[in-house]
Amino acid sequence: MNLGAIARKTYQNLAILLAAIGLLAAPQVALAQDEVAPVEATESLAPEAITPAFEYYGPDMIKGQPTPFEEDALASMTFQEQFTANGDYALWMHDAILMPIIVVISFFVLFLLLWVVARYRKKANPVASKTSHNTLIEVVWTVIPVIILVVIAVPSISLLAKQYETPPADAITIKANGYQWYWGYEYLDNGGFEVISNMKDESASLDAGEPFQLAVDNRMVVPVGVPIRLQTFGKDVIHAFGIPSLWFKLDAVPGRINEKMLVIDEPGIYYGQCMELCGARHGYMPIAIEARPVEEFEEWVRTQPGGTVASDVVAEAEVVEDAEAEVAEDVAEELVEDAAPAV
Ligand SMILES: [Cu+2]
Repeated sequence: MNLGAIARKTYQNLAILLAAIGLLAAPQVALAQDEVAPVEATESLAPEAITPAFEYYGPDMIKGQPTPFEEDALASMTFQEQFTANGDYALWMHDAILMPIIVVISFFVLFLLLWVVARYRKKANPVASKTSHNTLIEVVWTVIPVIILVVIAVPSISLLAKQYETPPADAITIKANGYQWYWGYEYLDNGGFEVISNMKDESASLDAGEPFQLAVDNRMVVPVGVPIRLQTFGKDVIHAFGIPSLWFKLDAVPGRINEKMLVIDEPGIYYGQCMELCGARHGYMPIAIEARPVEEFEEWVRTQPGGTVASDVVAEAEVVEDAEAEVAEDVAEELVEDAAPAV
């Protein structure tokens, strides 16, 4: 065997070895990508890394979250406590109108059935009645259901209208982007920065005193008591942005922006989840809203990279204007001085 042949053989063996390593490693690489999306790790900076000054709420401020069955069976099956005006109204409608009407109708129908079974059984009525009309009863069973439907329709349509109310022109615009499988919050009126929010793992959640599968690394910080123009958008597939305790649910659809007004009553932490089946990790993209008084919200915005507050921008513009005016005055003075000796 000459030298050339040996080199060729070695080269072939090397190529086979490399191909084998490649084949073995490929599934590992795919699995690794499945486990942790690399985007999440790089984009979601820990809050303390970028914002040493801002103190986030602790678990004592958690207000909107589901109740475990073991803790309170009834509360676990009904609505969460509400923290918006629409939520209060909707809950009132459910508790004061819908539930009583449903209960009364159900018991009334049950009573009628039992009464008919007992009173009109064959044994008690050997000769069947031939009654086919009763004008009074026919009017009654038409008019009463109409009245019931009207009683339900009035608050129902009013709630629908409240939910579609257009936000005022000065509302703060925040855009929730749904990604497979995490959320990004874009602060369009505050410099356009985006906060990437991923679910915390079990030990990190429990260490922080927060519920696992609801706790996130970076919360969506929003102002309290002022209208928010909350927009939703799907960056890949359809997601849905849902917070039960804020009576808010809106689809996040690729190619179109949905928009709804949100006004939160009090500061606190409110948990929600993606509410549209969006893929393998749909169940692992929770939402955590941290609602803060406006001044604290603005303070938080200033700690974000590229975060601006409208009032700061106005103040800065005034400073620049003043400075420009001064320069202009100086120039004018100089011109006058320059011109004076010539006269
Ligand atoms: Cu989703």
